Amino acid sequence: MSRIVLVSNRVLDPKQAAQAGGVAVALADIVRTRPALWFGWSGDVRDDATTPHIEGKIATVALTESEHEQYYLGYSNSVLWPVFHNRLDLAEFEAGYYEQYENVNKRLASLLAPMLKPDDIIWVHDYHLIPFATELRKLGVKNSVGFYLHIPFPPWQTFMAIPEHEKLAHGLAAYDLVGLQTKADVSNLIDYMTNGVFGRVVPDGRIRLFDRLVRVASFPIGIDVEDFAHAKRKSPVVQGRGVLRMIGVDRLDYTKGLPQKFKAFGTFLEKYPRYRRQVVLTQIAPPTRENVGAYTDIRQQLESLAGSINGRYGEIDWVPIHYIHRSAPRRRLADLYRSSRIGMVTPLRDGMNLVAKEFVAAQDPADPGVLVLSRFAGAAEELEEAMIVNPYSIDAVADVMRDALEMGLEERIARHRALMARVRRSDVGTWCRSFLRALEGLRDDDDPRGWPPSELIEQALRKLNQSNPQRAMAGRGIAPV
Ligand code: ADQ
Repeated sequence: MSRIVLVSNRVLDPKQAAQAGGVAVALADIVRTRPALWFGWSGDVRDDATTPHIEGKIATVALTESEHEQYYLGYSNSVLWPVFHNRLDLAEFEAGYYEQYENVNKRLASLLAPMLKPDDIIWVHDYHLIPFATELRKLGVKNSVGFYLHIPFPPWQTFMAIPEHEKLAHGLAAYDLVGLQTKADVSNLIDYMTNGVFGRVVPDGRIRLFDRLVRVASFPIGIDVEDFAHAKRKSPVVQGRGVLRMIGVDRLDYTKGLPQKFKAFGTFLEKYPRYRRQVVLTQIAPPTRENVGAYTDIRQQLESLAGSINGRYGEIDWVPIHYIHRSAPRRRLADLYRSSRIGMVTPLRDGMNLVAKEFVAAQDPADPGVLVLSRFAGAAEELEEAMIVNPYSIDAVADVMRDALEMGLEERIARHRALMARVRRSDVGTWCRSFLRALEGLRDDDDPRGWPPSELIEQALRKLNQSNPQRAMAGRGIAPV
């Protein structure tokens, strides 16, 4: 069995990873169960540590002050994160962060390269590391290298607003496989590759870009269902007297639609006064990236919204919004999900959103809560039986809150059963296995390392497209793996 080399921006101690949840659990699981190496940033920022610290299957590196500032807070989180989430207005293009972004990728690649064995499979994670494969290739690494993007890929014209978009495209082309969360992301990336940088789809579904061949496909991420399916049995009634809970669990990020959610709850209380004293909204929102400029306002904005809604509608014995600005242990999260009647997952844009899946998995199948889900979360592509909303439409979300509260037991059970089947079908194990199988498969099927532009394929494609122009378009739907 080949060794899997995982590369991600943050590497966590496997015990911490179990607590952090989400992707960290999945990666820690690969490390535990397979021959593996997990390589990346330790989370430390100091100028004296330039060599990797290796402990068993974990190899970590510290970042220097300026790397942290420009590569992590700067290019990754003040340029790529906002653009990929359709927030061009928040992107700091002029700050000159790109050089350091490339330098860190180069430095990390040069530290990893000597640790690699010829048959290692390399799996790189997320937007911090787009140029990583290019840097490995420059050092002569010929292994299969796959990339998985956890956040959405934006519409192609939006991506082209990044001054360095072509360099990023070169970075993506250096991978053998690029995995995305949803079919919509695949379509955006293929649109960009073909319209923005003149890539061509070849008959086997791969894209020929800058004389390399890259496969692009969707691998929707999932959760460890068993982690949540055994939440303590609890009634969805809180605070005695039949008060029902709506629950929100999101990092305090401008992409998560938190002010809109609070406003919708205020509108709901205004429009449907009979629900006052009957419902609370519990929002858990731990701080995140507090040193990035775009994040400074949101905390204040939320505190003031919660304060004004609580001031306006609250009573001595009923506080409408419980806003908790810190992290909760995972066990506690599962219990909270289960004791809530509504899961409010309403990001303005999200790669997948694991909270939506965790909420479904934690429900009591005999008396399940209702998932309200933004159409702009990747999860909406799969979780069709949720109540799908437009988070920008405050009025519509307020109405859906009422509909969800009024939904009868039979409908709640039917929707939950269908959702649970979907959450189980594409759990975190399936995600991992299907990505790795696709990446490993590439090594058996063909030799992706030489990447000669094949005249034969080109000719065949030209003929095919001349005889049937529709096919040229159809080919772009491509690449289910
Ligand atoms: P995130 O933006 O962090 O992830 P999400 O998918 O919801 O968003 O994952 C967050 C994880 O952290 C969940 O497992 C959740 O339980 C946990 N979490 C959130 N708030 C918490 C709290 N207060 N206390 C404890 N735990 C909390 C990025 C992308 C997503 C994509 C994931 C995985 O932005 O779109 O789904 O990666 O690919």
